Amino acid sequence: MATNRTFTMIKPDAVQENHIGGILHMMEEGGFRIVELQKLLLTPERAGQFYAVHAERPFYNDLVKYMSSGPIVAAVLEKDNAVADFRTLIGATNPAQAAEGTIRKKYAKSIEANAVHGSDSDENAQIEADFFFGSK
Ligand code: RTP
Ligand code: MG
Repeated sequence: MATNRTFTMIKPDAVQENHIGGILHMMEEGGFRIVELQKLLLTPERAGQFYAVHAERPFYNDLVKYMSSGPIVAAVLEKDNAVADFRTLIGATNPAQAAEGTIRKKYAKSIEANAVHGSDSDENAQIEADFFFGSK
């Protein structure tokens, strides 16, 4: 996977509330091309593996429970400067601090149920894309 890609998930709250289309639209309008896309349900075990980096954080158990509480949409997105530009498009983790025009400002409900995930580095984008879609 080239470094002009990032990985995203539309989280269970946003899927449950029928925001898949609205969120994918904001991604495409933001200049991102969808190169992989899958709706699926994470088991608690798989969610725990995905967020293993946060295993020591106080919110880890709640996060694993939340991310396996309903279907998600996993996607790989392509754009120049994808990782940084996508973090800008989704906005701050806590929607109370998310900028106007961001996906989390529009769709996130709380610091946990914050509508979308975005990779935080090129290295993690590759690892996370491989976790769902295998090596490309
Ligand atoms: P993400 O990985 O989902 O793109 O979010 P992020 O980088 O902005 O935030 P991160 O620190 O990586 O946290 C991962 C996810 O854990 C949940 N969280 N809950 N209750 C809390 O204080 C808390 N803090 C974080 C959120 O779902 C966050 O996106
Ligand atoms: Mg993160």
